[in-house]
Amino acid sequence: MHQKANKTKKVAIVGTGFVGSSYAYSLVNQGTVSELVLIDLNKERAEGEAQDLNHGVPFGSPMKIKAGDYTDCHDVDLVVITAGANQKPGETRLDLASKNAKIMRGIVKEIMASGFDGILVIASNPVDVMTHVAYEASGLPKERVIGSGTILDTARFRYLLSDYFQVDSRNVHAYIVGEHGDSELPIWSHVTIGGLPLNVYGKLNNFYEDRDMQAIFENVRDAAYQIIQKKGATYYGIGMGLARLTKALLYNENSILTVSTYFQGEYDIDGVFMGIPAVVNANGVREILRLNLSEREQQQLENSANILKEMHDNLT
Ligand code: 6V0
Repeated sequence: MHQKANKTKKVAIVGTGFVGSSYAYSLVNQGTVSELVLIDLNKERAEGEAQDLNHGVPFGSPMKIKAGDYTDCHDVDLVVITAGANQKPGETRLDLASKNAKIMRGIVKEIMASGFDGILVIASNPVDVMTHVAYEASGLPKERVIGSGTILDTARFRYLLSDYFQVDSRNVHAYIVGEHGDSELPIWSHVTIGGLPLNVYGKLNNFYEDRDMQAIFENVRDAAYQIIQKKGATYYGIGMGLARLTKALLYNENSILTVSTYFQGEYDIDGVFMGIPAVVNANGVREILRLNLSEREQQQLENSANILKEMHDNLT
């Protein structure tokens, strides 16, 4: 019997450098999409990546990969922007802001001119401010402009906690929220391991030290600096994080991920994009999760919001 093929799942990636190509590689490996379009200022780079990735398809599942241009965005479900200048050793994410904002506005203008009407995902740094810029430049509803936010930081946090307690990271629930950057914060009050609050699990197992927890968070916060110092850039973790987000969006998973989304009064914060656990599905961000934060966490979140607002307001 003839069966109707499933709706195609089409993604375009703008920027096929380290992050864009690692993300593409994750998508190809996981068989998440049926069509992938690679766009880069450096066309040869995009063409080379498409060729190389196509040669992996026989080892994965059938899909089409091609180097394209912005007109290809008109019917894609998702455009993921990973273009931009990279963080240099010693450079903060804040230094990158104005440089990448100009690039972002230009890219978004081209995407929207194609007639694109899907979901826009931003990974370029500083990601919260770049997502805000993309939101303003696109005119899309806030639900459909999503930053990778603190998904990578949250993964780093879960990994380090899982390594410390020797428990599968999938059973460690923990969030890093706020700016993807120096002012981010861990939500210690809601860390659970197999459903047990952190202090309960830690005490039961007799090897939990407050100072170790602080060191874990510092390692999360400084991970990008450490990796950049050692190998020049970070890309595998974020590549897989973007693939995870893509799956949640395209397959309508209603997953809770710490994406960068627009605050409109949630946590008494207004008019800023930053990382917070949110339910994401085929329509984009469905809702921001309302956690009962401790007083200190609330203050730190507000501080992060203020830093991001100031950065956004000072863009040139
Ligand atoms: P890269 O390897 O230099 O790649 C950037 C790519 O963007 C290059 O191929 C450029 O040719 C291309 N590009 C530049 N300008 C344009 C333009 N106007 N139009 C189209 N393409 C363009 O950098 P890398 O891939 O390492 O990093 C890309 C961005 O991701 C940077 O802003 C990083 O800081 C950011 N990251 C974000 C992370 C996150 O958690 N959100 C994590 C790691 C890096």
